[in-house]
This record gives sequence, C-alpha cells and structure tokens, in this order.
Amino acid sequence: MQMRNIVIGVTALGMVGVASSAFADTWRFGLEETEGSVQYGYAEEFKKLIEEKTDGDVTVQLLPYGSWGSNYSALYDAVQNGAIQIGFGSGFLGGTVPESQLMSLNFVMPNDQLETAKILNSDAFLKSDAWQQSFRERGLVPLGALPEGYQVWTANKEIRTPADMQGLQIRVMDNSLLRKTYEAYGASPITIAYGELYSALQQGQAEGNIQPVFAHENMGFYEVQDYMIFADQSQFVANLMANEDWYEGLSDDQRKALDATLGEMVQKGHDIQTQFNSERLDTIKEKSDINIIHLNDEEREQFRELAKPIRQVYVDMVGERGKEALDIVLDQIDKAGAGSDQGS
Ligand code: 6CS
Repeated sequence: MQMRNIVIGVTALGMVGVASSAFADTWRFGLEETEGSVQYGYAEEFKKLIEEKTDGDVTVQLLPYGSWGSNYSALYDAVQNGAIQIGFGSGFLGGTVPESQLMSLNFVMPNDQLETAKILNSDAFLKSDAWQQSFRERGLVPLGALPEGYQVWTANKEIRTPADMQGLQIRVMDNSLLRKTYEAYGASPITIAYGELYSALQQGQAEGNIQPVFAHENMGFYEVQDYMIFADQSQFVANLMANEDWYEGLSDDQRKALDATLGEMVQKGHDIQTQFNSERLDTIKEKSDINIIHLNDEEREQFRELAKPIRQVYVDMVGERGKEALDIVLDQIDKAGAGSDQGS
C-alpha cells in the first residue's frame, strides 16, 4: 500500500548517520520523494553511473523522503551544512533559494519536455552568474534540473475555467509565487506537507491538489479525488544541488565522473519521467473511475492570461538576479525555436 501519512515513523535526520565527514567517499543523496518516484528512479540511475565511473571509489547512498525527516527545510539545511552532499529541491526550496521559484512560473517553459530539460541543464542557464550565485550565496551549487512531468490538477469537481476554481482550497507547495499564481486563478491556495496531503484530501481539509501524474499515483492521492485536470500550465521541475564546500573539494576524477553523469542524466531523466508518468496514468485509469479532463485551447487561454502578470511578481519578489535568470531561460527558448507554453 502507498504511504498514507508518511510523517508517522520517519527517522530524525541524525539517524541517517549524518555525522561523518562532508568529504567522505560516500555521497549522500537526499530525495524529496519516496521509492517509486521520478526522483528515486533518477537517483538509482545516477548512483549506477557514478559508481561505475569511479570504479568503486565512490558509493552513492539514496535517502528518500522520510529517511532524513519530513520537513523539506531539514533536507535543504542538511545539504547547506554538508551533512547530506547532494539533494533535490523543488517548490519548497523558495524559502532557501528564492530565485528557484523561477521553476514554478506557469506558461513559461517549452511545451517540449525534453527541450525544457536541455535548456535548464544548458551551460548558458546553469552556469550563468545569476543562477550560480543564487545558490552559492546560500552555500549550495546548482548541478542540474529535472523536469518530472506536467503538473496536473485534481479536485472533487470539474474545473475548466478560472470561474470553476473560485475559492477552491487547492494545496500548493510552500512557495509565495505559487500562492500568487493560484490566487490569480481565483483559488484560495493552502500549504500542507507532502506526507500529510493524503489525509488532508481525504478529510476535505484540502479540496484540490497539483502533482505530476506519477505522484498522484505513487502517493495514492487519486484515490481521494474525483477529477484529474490536464491544463498543461507548468511542468514540475526539481533542482539538483550540492553542498558548495563538498563540491569544491571533489578530486579531478570525481568531478569528471560527476560532470559526465549529469550530462547523461538529462536524456535519462527525461526517459524516466516519461515512462513513469505514462505507466502511472494507466494504473490510475485501471484502478479508479476518476474523470479525466483535458482543457481545450480556449479554456487554457483564460488561465494563461491570468498567469501573465506573475512574471513581474517573480521579478519584484526576487530582484534583478531572478530577472536575469528568467531572461536567460526565455532567450534560450527563443534560440531553440521551441514551441512554448507561453503562447503568443
Ligand atoms: O507536492 C509536493 O510537496 C512534492 N511533490 C512532488 C512530486 N515532489 C516533491 C514535492 O515537494
């Protein structure tokens, strides 16, 4: 059975053996998600590649959601202080790296998901001063980005237009930009921890949810929701990041293995998320009678219009460096000639 209330039985951060040296040849990799998730699938492949390329010099230890605690700031703090060397940070990371909320903007990324992965992992973006400094100023280094699939809404009512979303207590990750976005759509967003979300949905404390398909299945959320709504408004993107001192202390061989692995993982990460999201949608359809809705262009356009001012909200919230990062992404989308969710 899925994890229903994952907060129960989690171990404290100290129990994963975080006391050892930040420069040990065991690389601890903290995940925001459980086994069976896209982050876990990515991490398994990452581990295989690193261990092969370093000929046993390095062992990668995977720490899924729950093994390091359940409050995401504990994971981000552990990467910042070197107790965990590598970790994922997505929607909740906005409190630690405000600029990272760029990944939460709606109607910005290319609608080709592989193209999104390539742009967010390009040197032009990833190695830019704007993105590097956003993380380095907080003792972190951005290593890459993992798009995990489109964010899909669920609710117990049909949602086709912003009018249908009025006052809906939809659960968003703890991120000011997401709250502003869903307020602009007319909803009344609320924040609930990932591990408590199933029971919150079951008890009606939250009336709607936003996740990639695999997560609706992996965490069982679809069991307690009646409608699944595909609006293609944004992809879920997790940042892969490392402790800065640890990263700077890697040997040449380790750095080479890491760089090569990260390069290979762009395509592999895309393949993993595509496969997981497609298979899990089949599972949801088999196991439930959830109603599936795909917004048409006219319906989607109404959300796109409401999302437009949120880019400026992002810039006002995070400042000039955030604007630079956003401009680089927009420029890369333009250069790639990729069809974009931005529309005309
Ligand atoms: O919604 C959340 O809180 C979590 N969802 C996913 C798919 N990954 C991590 C994230 O924090």
